Amino acid sequence: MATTPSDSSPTDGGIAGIAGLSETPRGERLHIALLGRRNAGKSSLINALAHQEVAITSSIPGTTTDPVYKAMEILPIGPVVLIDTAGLDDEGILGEERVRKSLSVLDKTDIAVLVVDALTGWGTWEDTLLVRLNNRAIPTVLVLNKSDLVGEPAQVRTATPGSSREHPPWIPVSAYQGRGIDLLKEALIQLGASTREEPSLMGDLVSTGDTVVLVAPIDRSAPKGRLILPQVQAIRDLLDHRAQALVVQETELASALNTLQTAPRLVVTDSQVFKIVNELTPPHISLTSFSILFARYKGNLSQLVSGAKAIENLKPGDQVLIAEACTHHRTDDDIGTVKIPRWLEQKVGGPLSYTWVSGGTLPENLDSFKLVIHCGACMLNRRQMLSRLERIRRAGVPVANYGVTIAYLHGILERVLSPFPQVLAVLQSASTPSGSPHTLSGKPEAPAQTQTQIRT
Ligand SMILES: Nc1nc2c(ncn2[C@@H]2O[C@H](COP(=O)(O)OP(=O)(O)OP(=O)(O)O)[C@@H](O)[C@H]2O)c(=O)[nH]1
Ligand code: SF4
Ligand SMILES: [Mg+2]
Repeated sequence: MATTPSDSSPTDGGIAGIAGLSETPRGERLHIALLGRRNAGKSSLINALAHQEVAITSSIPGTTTDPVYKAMEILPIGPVVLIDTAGLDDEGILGEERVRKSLSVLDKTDIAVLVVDALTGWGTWEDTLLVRLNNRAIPTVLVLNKSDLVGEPAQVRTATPGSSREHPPWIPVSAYQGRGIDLLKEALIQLGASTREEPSLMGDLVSTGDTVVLVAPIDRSAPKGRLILPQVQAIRDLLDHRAQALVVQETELASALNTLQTAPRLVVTDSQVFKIVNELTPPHISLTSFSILFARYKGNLSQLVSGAKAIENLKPGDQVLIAEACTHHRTDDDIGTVKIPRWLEQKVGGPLSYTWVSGGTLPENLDSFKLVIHCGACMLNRRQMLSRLERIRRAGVPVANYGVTIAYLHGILERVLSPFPQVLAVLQSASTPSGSPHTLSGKPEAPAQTQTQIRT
């Protein structure tokens, strides 16, 4: 088969090297959404948390119409994305559309701040929203805003007529006076720490003192003067776990392996040079790729591997959805529209019918596809990718991602899964299920763009 793919282009294996390396990538930031009724003070609270006028506020209900994303550093929480939303009690055709957009934010929300207006109190809106958040296992902080307008928070109506129960404990704040904001931050820090207990890139694969060899080819596609994001993240992850990172080009791999007195715990390579790295790495040393590490980190690797196996059942004419999570510049040899379709059709032996979507939403008719191939989701946080995978699983459709699909189509999946025996077993099992359920642990969004085409 043709050359093996690279981990270094934005969509190939889906781990972009495009973000400024001095900034925490969006997908790594804690996503905090402020939700509540119109005029509750959500935008004012964002400004109070940020100590800046980042959101427009006004006494006119419905000021915020679309979700607004603001990446910032909130000390001591760290890098976050604050998401301002439209009021969930909005009405009319436009209002319903705004509510729908606000609720779609839940797919990527790590922590929710449910903002209650002290003047209106706790009601059925809040009841319904809290149940929704609980059902999605989204840790939630309840905030009673405008507490400067009521004497004692305890005097606030705890249940408006029709509300089913008392409200849970809330934090009284005044965005207006800046009161209670530190308490709110403390609650966010605590919840942030617990939601961050998600898999690290290699934390479970290495022990203190282990050496991991990272193979990073420096070819014409490598950006000048710097490493790409996945390489930087891998080095940082190893340092976090007190392991040693030995970074080499493929041309230096053999001498690096010879120099080491004990075998490295793992070799991680860019898929582009997999063939040569596979030959140079003795079978007793575990070998994987950056794409696979990130597929595991962002999603449910077993589900994705199971989805890749479903390629075996594809027949010419079958419908395949290629889902990219953001719009990006396409090159002539684009991975999602050119390379993967070409490799798939070589494998299947005829043309397939493709639908491409890009942006924040997946199409409604997921069950009409034989296979979904998702991008590497570098711009998504883990929660958002898992939400998307879960939707596809519920539709009963197999799903793979770029990295896993490419590895499968190039015959390297088995070796790159060697560090993950349980996932390898999925690949080696006879059946091709559409994936197992999983637990959710964890710039303005472009609207979905859909394009269907039968390749001839
Ligand atoms: N007294 C007082 N007024 C507040 C406080 N927080 C917000 N307000 C006022 O409440 C009104 C609504 O505030 P916003 O922050 O725009 O509320 P919102 O929830 O973003 O409103 P929508 O975008 O319309 O859903 C504005 O007039 C604010 O000045 C507060 O803590 N105390
Ligand atoms: S989110 Fe997906 S489409 Fe966007 S750059 Fe990353 S891998 Fe490519
Ligand atoms: Mg607002």
